Amino acid sequence: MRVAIVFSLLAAPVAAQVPGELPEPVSELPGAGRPVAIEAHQARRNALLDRVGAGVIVVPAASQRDLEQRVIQDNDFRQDDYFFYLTGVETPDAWLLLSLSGDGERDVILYLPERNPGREQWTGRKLGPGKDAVRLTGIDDVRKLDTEHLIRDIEAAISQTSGPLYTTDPSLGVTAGLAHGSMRPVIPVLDSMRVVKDSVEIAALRRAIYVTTEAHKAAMRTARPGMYEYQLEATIEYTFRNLGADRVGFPSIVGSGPNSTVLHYDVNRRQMEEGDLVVMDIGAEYGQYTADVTRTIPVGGQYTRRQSEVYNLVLNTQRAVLEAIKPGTTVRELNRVARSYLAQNSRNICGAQSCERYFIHGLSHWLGMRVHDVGDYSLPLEPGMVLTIEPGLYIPGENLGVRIEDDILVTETGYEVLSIGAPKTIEEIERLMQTSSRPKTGGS
Ligand SMILES: [Mn+2]
Repeated sequence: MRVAIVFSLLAAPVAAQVPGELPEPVSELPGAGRPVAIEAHQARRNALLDRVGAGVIVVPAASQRDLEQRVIQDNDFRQDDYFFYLTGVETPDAWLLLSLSGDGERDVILYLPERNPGREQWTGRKLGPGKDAVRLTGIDDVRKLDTEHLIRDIEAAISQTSGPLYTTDPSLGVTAGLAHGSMRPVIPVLDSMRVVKDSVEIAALRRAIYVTTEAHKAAMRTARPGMYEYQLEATIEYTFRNLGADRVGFPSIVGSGPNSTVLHYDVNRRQMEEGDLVVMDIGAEYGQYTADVTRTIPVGGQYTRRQSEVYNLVLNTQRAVLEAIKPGTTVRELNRVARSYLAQNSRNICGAQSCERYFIHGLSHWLGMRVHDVGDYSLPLEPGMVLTIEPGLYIPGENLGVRIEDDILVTETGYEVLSIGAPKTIEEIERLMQTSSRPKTGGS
């Protein structure tokens, strides 16, 4: 049972290609998670204050959930994304108070619940108020959480800055007993910041994506007719945890044969047969950031002619879209490129009409702390944005679904495919599947 995730992020940004060995950044605090990237979080807090101007911002952490009563099959504490974005701290039930006065004075206060040794015997060591917390979070003012004091501090900050009260928690008034008329949402501002990733976020994404591409390779080496989808899922999620991922970013989709045409199939119970394609849409989460990478492989190790022609049409559609990625373009424009490519290049693959009618979902979404990350889709692309590019064709009458999804970082000059490590062409996938130690197809 995993209960004591206290506090995290990664240390130094990792290199462009993460090596096969992924040592955990070491935290000085026993029982704690990963060290906080102090400067990056300071920069985010300052940028947020710059954006909203004079006023007070209050951001609560997530609460420990009641495992016995409510979420008995899911024991994982996961920090609130906004709180984590601004602090890197994984402590439950903490609060962050930021304020900026008219004369430019900034205050940052972190409230942490006092440690409770009796409880820690059950749920592990937590980061409590004190000198360690100051040093490890880079926040000079760390106070013991006490609801009355917190409310008093918020009221004092409001009168000091004479600015509005911004919060990520619409129920703050009720939670904290605040009688403040001018509460304003700060989530739209935070979302517009989160859509452009800084170097620490990109490092976390690279690591999550690296682990995910390794899981795809492991699945390609293992897949064979007779296996159940859940066994492939097990190989994938074993690889996630074995390489240090915290959890899945979303339920793993392993859909074979008829299930390959079901977009969010995650039951994963079917026995796979020779001749099936299997769509694997998976993402490891690391340091609160998730990958989202899809590959579609032939269970028996070789695509049929028919599967190959559909597969290559999807692959070439993705290539056409990638070529169009550069700062200034939009997701809407990329969708147009995908659809017009399909309209012009389907030949007779889908009969008299174009294959475009089998492309039944959007091409792209932002990627970050959420698999479908926050952010406005009308924004022009700029360096630091991370998005998926995932064309797919689903032909239920033939039990034939193909989706190819990569995670893309927008750069100054164009783009970088962060998920380059997962084999993608028919040749690459068949080579890996056929040279691996998997038993011969049809033998089981
Ligand atoms: Mn996706």
